[in-house]
Amino acid sequence: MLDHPTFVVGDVHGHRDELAAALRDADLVDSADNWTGADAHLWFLGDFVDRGPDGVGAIDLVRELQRQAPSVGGAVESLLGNHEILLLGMYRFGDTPVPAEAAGGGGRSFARSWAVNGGQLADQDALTDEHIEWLTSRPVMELVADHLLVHSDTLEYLEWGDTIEEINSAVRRVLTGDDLAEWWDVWCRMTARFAFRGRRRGGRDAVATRW
Ligand SMILES: [Mn+2]
Repeated sequence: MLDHPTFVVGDVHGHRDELAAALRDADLVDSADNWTGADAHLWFLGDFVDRGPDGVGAIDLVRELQRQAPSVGGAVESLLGNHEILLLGMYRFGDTPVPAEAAGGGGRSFARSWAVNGGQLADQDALTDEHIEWLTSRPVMELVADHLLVHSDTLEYLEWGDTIEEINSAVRRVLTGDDLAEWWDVWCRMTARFAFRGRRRGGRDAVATRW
């Protein structure tokens, strides 16, 4: 049994104000968006950005709550989603072509994938070194109260290691480096999905997509 309530929030995708409203409904923040969750633990599964208008605003809200919560025994933590890889990859590499061998063909770039997956120029403009440092030090997987938290329903995480610690440090190593092919591989692996969906009638039971 947990001795504190745990909340887990998925893909916010730029909807900063809707996130704040949902946290208010759960009594985790007040009308000024300050932490009122006492000793609750609040986890995010990544994908703060893209599609909606204010992804970096959502990140700023989460970082502020992360700063406030520990003083009353609470905690706010986050995983990385595939759209954070896209945000950072676009920022770092722009339209630099991904080596054809790594991309499974020519014509791929973070700029192109970012654009077709709802990338927002306002988020690129708002991104600071502090955001980049915070994002690149987030894990991609954590065990919380016997639940394995991941962003993507894929087994591709296992390509990075056999333990949560190995997997997180392998991804962090890539994200603190400048190897475009390795970055592209992180984006592809985290964009694979449906590994846990189960077999649908007439469907495939797992899909790994190269973007
Ligand atoms: Mn996602």
